Amino acid sequence: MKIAVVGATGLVGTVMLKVLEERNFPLTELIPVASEKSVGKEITFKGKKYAIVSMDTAISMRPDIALFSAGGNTSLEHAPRFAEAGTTVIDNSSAWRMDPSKKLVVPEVNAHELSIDDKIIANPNCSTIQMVVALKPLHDKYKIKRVVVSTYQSVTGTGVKAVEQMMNERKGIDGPMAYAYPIDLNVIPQIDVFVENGYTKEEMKMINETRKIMSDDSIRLTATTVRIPVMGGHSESVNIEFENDFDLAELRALLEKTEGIIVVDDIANLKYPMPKDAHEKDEVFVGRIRRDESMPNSVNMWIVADNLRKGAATNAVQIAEFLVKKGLV
Ligand code: 2RA
Repeated sequence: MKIAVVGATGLVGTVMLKVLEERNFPLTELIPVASEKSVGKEITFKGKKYAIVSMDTAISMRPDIALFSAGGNTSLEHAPRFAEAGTTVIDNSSAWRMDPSKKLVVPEVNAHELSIDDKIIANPNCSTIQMVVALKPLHDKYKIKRVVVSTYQSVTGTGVKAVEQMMNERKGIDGPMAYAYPIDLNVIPQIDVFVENGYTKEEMKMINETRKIMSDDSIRLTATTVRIPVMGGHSESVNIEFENDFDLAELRALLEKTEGIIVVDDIANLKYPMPKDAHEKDEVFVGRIRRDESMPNSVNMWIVADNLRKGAATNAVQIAEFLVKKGLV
């Protein structure tokens, strides 16, 4: 497999390379791609040096798969060019996610929808991915009526500039601002820009992408997305109301046996998921599982995952692994 990583020097691109290396992806040739100013620089992969190439060079090399994490505009412009050259693109931007002709995939939930004709595949938003991994088995068993989610999102979701802003503030140094306000020692109840209904784009992504991935527009969902001064992962407080009642132990057991989930839920020993423990892990961590005593058929839980891993790079690499395994590339 010839694999291109587009945006190889960015936060997510760097993690994509790490994940490909760690998971021993069956790769015969790596093509790192970045903006013109990085062309010619080198990256190291499995102890070997690779020169960064331009978009045009990468297309002419006809990779089997291109993992894209270079922003929506780059993706809109260049993903179709790769696809025309026969490359299957797995794109981490929001550019194609809600395009009805493109699949939006979380392998544990809907990889079975993929076919050899899918040449541009969208990787969902980080906060959506970790939530749907936990929602899917519960929806299959108890049928979800409504979800209320509040997020506590890591600054790494914004990018390098935000990490630098937080670190500068921590050291008392002035520097460029990624956010409208200080983030260290603060909480910002805004992720991405506001849209007409008073929600943010991040909140609308959680609503719309969840329904698309789960192939069920009847799921009602409302979200409040919040940035906190944390690295390592996104956390989510999730309240779920089902059509049908459940046995709490059975619900927990269902999550425990779901691929990609690790249940950390032992309050007697103060064990619950935290971003510092999810950091650099590929799984979704679920804990604080308890009945919502104010409402029939309802449960509360706390879901944490490394947003650069399962929320971005790992999910994209897992899609690539699925394509290879099923002979779809
Ligand atoms: C965030 N949704 O955390 C993002 C990144 N994809 O801002």
